[in-house]
Amino acid sequence: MRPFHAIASLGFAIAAASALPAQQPLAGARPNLLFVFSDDHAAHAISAYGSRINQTPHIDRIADEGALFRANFCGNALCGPSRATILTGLHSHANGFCRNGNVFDGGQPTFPKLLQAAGYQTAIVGKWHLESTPTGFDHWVVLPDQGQYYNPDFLTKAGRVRMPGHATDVTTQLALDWLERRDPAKPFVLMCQHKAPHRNWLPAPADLGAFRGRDLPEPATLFDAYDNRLPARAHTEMEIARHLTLHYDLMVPPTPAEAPTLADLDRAYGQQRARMDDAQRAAWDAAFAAEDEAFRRENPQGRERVRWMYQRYMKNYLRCVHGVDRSVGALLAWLDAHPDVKANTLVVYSSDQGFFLGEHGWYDKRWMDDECLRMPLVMRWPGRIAAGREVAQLTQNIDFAPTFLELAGVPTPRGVHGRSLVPLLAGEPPADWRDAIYYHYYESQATHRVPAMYGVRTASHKLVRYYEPGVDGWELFDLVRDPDELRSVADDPAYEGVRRELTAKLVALRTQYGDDTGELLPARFPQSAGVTRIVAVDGGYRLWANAPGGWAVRPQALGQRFEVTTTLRPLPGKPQQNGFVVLAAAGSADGSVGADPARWRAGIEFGAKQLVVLGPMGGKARWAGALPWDGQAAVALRIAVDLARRELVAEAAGVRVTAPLPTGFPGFAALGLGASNAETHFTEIAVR
Ligand code: SGN
Ligand code: CA
Repeated sequence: MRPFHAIASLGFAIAAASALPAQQPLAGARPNLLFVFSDDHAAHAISAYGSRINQTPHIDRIADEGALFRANFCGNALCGPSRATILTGLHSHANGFCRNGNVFDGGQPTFPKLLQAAGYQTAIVGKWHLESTPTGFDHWVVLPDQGQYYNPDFLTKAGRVRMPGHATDVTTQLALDWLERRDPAKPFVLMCQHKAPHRNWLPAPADLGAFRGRDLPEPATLFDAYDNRLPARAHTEMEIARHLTLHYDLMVPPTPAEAPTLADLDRAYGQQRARMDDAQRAAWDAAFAAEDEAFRRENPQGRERVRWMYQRYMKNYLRCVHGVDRSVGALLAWLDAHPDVKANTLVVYSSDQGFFLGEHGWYDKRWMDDECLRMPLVMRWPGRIAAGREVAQLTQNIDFAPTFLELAGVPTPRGVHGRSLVPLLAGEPPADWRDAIYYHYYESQATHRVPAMYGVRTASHKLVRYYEPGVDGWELFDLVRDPDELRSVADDPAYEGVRRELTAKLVALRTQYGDDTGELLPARFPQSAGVTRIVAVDGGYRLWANAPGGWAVRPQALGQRFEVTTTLRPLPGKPQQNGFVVLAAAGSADGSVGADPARWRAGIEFGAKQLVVLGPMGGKARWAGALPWDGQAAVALRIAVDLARRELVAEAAGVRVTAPLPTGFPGFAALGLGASNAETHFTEIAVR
């Protein structure tokens, strides 16, 4: 813990600040930027933030010698989206990267690109996770996708290279090597981005000894029953008890009897081990053998088993954090050895979002709960940022880019959502600083099954709207009385005024940031997945599916023979368009369309100029015909189904594709629109 926390009274803070020599100006000073970033590192696993479970002396040192942001949050608690926001200063809907698996548009302005143009040397090493090739970096060596912990492959300008060692150590070394070889005449941006402590938590051999022989305290809500909140919380698939896997997540070796029967993620246990070399595997086995044996012998059940799993999960997570903290120590030591560089370098430590460390019985993130909404943020710049400064204002990852740009004296592009933190670093918070932050999470019906939501958080309250059909609802939390967010007061009459006030703030923020995503026209399309916006325009719909195979449908009686028609219109400036009429097969369990109905899609891939029919399960059955079409004009699409002939025929621009329906096909019971990672305009579907 930092010594100031217990006595952080305003008077003390002012006294401490006034004892310092006059600070030099920050804006336009063109410091170097050493941006150390990790993945899923919750602030409550950092001792500077008062962690109850671990010590992070090197990260704490940044805070002690500089500033600590008490109320810093992400705008979308997921890896890719947070990174895209940091680069652009824009919330997800505006930078186009709403969920993992989207492809970052590297053509848009980013802070590294703007600093590069202003004479900085720019480099990124480690996790990237934005799919497209990094732009704006003179030097990049990045992990493909999530990357591997042991002996990871890296993508470089010269191709894919496997590097021996643990990802955290290798990434640190890549950063140190670049610091040594950079051009000392130019200021630099170095983004050192760790994979750790991301799932599945595989610490480096050097950190395996930490937390041995003692139990970590459990969070008060390890056994949460999810009462008094959105019912969908109980269906989230991130419970330690039910979803954390013994072999893949906790690396307990399967017994010979278990080995051939491993399911799902657990099958990757062997692949994880196979990546280790003999010495690494031996270190791993030596560290865990006794503990694993005791677990097998005692074979705890029920709550005792959850407690055991919590300990193993948390210790491995914290061992990964230990490695990240060691990395910070190595980078700070390099700066200590290069005092001229140190004096002119802003060191930042942060992580893409927080994480549930057993709270509510969970791991992972995505919800707007503080555990994962909060991002740690500490910054040091000797002589420029007063040591021990605490920033209490509400700040967000949209603010990072404008801050770095202002420090470099580069104007922030118009329309950027964030605001420079420079005045807060200088201890001069503007009177009109924001009183609420905005959040929007999109990756629903994907891994962990967290519904899409948007919301607002002030210093004292949080209002969240879940907008998907079937999950439609609100939560309101009083963060002062209920800091663990265990009881939504959305429908409590005592909070009517608060709810009204926060709703107004939410509407105002959505207007301010121009976010009209999260509107799905549920009255017309009562079921949808992977769709982030449907707008009724020009007698039809503009549909933005930001997932592969996103769809929105309504139940509809469709007979033995029918024909549907619509016209698809390419939208200007949207190169990746496509659009489909979606037909869902009858007979899903409750007569409605389930989460994964047997869907047939017939439509157009604009870029490829193809007429496509996709059977259930997407690519497993696929027919395509090349369209003679300029790719610009609107195209009429006709789909005719004849159940007696077991035939689905799609037709557009004079091209016809016929797809056989399987024997015993039950017919179609729902109809709607779809797209894959694209936004497209459709006219109203006509059925005959
Ligand atoms: C993987 C993880 C998930 C995690 C996502 C997103 N599963 O899919 O648990 O939520 O990444 O994480 S794993 O089995 O592959 O570890 S993110 O930080 O990249 O957004
Ligand atoms: Ca992450």
